[in-house]
Amino acid sequence: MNSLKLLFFSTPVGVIGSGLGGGVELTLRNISQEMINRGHSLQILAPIGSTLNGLPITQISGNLQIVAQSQNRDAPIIMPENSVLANMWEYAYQVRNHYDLLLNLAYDWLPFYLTPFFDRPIAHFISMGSLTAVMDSVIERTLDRFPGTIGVHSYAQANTFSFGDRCRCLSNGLDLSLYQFCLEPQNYLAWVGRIAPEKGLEDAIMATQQIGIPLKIWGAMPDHAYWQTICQKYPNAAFSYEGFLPTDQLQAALGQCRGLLMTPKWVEAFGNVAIEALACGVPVIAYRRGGPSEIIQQGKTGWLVEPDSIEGLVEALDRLDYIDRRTCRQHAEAKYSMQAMGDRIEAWFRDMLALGNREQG
Ligand code: HBI
Repeated sequence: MNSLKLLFFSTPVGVIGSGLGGGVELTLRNISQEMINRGHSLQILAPIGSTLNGLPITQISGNLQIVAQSQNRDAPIIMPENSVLANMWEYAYQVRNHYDLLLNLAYDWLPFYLTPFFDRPIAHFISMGSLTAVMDSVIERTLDRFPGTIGVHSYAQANTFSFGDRCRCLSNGLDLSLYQFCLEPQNYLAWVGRIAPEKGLEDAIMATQQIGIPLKIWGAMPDHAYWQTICQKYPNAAFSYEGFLPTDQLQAALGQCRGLLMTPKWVEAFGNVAIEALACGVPVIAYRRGGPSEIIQQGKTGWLVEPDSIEGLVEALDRLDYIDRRTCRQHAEAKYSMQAMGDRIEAWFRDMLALGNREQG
């Protein structure tokens, strides 16, 4: 594929490196690095203060967007004064002729609304399922006019939208060289994620308490009061908070675990943690809900369990040792490497450019 000049837009909810951007930071870093590895040239627009492993960032000033998942379904669009998102797109309009294709990673209204006004192909990689009516309609409007330009991480995520069948499923990818395979684990289990109600940590605590294996917990703790209620609710359970670690430390600790529990209460768009665990050889036990249910191969790389069933988690934990940890690593290498993800992204861009990606019909 001849080399492309690419302009990527980061999420406007946080400085890259703060963790506020959640999975988008990982996705942005991995896609950007892989496109550069393949000889394309790239610029990333991100809020001032963003850093990303030395990748080329143009820092844009302005005020952050509020997070979409805090909105209810009929919430109107909110734009702060001096919006960093608006500033990103004003800058992009000035430089658009230097680029062959633009990739938006923000889950916000403005990028979709502006797409018809740009005489440049714009790809949108959305990071969550359906959250608000106004976002659903602006995404659908974009799809109607520019078919093939909406990417998602999983079919489960796509199916939260009425137009899900018209989205392009790209899954995700990791730099697997950052993850060490561990064959002989210690006798404890892992739970990794933002410690918040929609992530279902309590189910994991109840299940591991029943089976008598200690649970180690890693992730951001945005709400200490919520953590306190959990500690008070399960005074006799063996669990410990191990902090919010950078990838190299997290993977070293995660690899030591017999298994990872994923107990989401919402439709997780993908579940990067699942492929991080597989990369370390760690089997995953997950509710059959959202992205993880498309990652785990039943009985080969982990177990999928009836959503919200503690008993189901306990039964799966009993069968954890049937899983060959080498199969977990092999599966990560086959489907979730930078190479595999890069192939999917390049094919998407190629198809968009072949379509000329202008007004259809
Ligand atoms: N909210 N408004 C808004 N915009 C985003 O780009 C955004 C968000 N909430 C969460 C988020 N991005 C990402 O952290 C997750 O999709 C991973």
